[in-house]
Amino acid sequence: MNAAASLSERLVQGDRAALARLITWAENADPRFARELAALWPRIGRAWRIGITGPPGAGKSTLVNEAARLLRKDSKTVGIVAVDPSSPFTGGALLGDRIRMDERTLDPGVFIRSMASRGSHGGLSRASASACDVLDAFGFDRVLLETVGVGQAEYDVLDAADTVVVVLCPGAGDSIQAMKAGLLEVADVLVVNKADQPGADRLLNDLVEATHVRFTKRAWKVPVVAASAGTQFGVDAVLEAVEQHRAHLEASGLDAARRAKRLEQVRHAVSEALTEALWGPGGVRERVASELVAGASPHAIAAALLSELLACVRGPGAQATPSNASQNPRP
Ligand SMILES: Nc1nc2c(ncn2[C@@H]2O[C@H](COP(=O)(O)OP(=O)(O)OP(=O)(O)O)[C@@H](O)[C@H]2O)c(=O)[nH]1
Ligand SMILES: [Mg+2]
Repeated sequence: MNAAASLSERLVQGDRAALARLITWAENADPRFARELAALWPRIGRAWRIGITGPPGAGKSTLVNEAARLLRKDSKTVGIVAVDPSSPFTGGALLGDRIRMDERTLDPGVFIRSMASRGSHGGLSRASASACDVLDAFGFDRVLLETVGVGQAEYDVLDAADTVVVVLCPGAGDSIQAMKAGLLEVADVLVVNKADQPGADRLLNDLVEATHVRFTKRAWKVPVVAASAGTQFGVDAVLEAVEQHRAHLEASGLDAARRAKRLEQVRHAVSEALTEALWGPGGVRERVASELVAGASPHAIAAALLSELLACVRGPGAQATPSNASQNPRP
């Protein structure tokens, strides 16, 4: 392999070391990553990206492992990104994931990467989405992205997936919890894992009912699939449901659906960077503080600040009309 070649050039040649290195660059927010990703961009979009999310311990890694085995039997190559939650619930999941998925790692048709969250939500979302892009560009047929679905930050990660599989299991953290966390809203496929355990039937029925009640207007009817990844039961049906969702999206406009997700990615990235630039060092914090000292109202300060910002986007003279910044001005 040509040592002088760029990482993206080496990746295109099938160099797995380059693949691993590029994901590390994404993880470390290395400034060189953007250029490499831009070079790879024309190659991105061929893989089917499957996001697997759900509460801690629901069996996501076990399902991913079994899904990867079945996909390999079907001669599909598989790239896997597992986001380690570093959660207080499960601790040490990184090592656990590695061990459980280990039998896959000797197969050149599989690439597994664990990423640690280290508490940086937005950064991790972007890095794991970028890892999916890199695996896609490398040429994997399927990219599986495992994340723990517990909060808003994970939704960014889901913007990177074509099909979102939400894995639940009976017992603690079951359907009510899932509804609270908004997990049902993001699901394209719902899985009741640990179907071998008591309470699985009830959870399944609850979810079928919940999806009927909530999603009457949606074109895609979210299937609820029973599985027991631990005993290799039902994972074929999960993959079948994913394929049906894929067929549905392809028939109803995949490009538009993917563009909508990319738009959300841009929106999240810009919001985050803007918040940081405004309120971090060199931002407006001190100016706002001194205006408050001078007696200005928070509403007036916010309205003035927004007008200034929006003038850059819409041109001078644009009015700031946020719902709560310009209303009820106080003296
Ligand atoms: N009874 C039963 N146990 C299962 C099944 N699938 C997974 N498990 C067990 O559930 C535990 C958690 O499985 P994981 O696959 O690590 O779950 P996870 O959702 O990836 O967990 P985190 O990544 O830590 O959030 C392990 O002890 C598995 O062996 C199943 O179908 N039935
Ligand atoms: Mg896991």
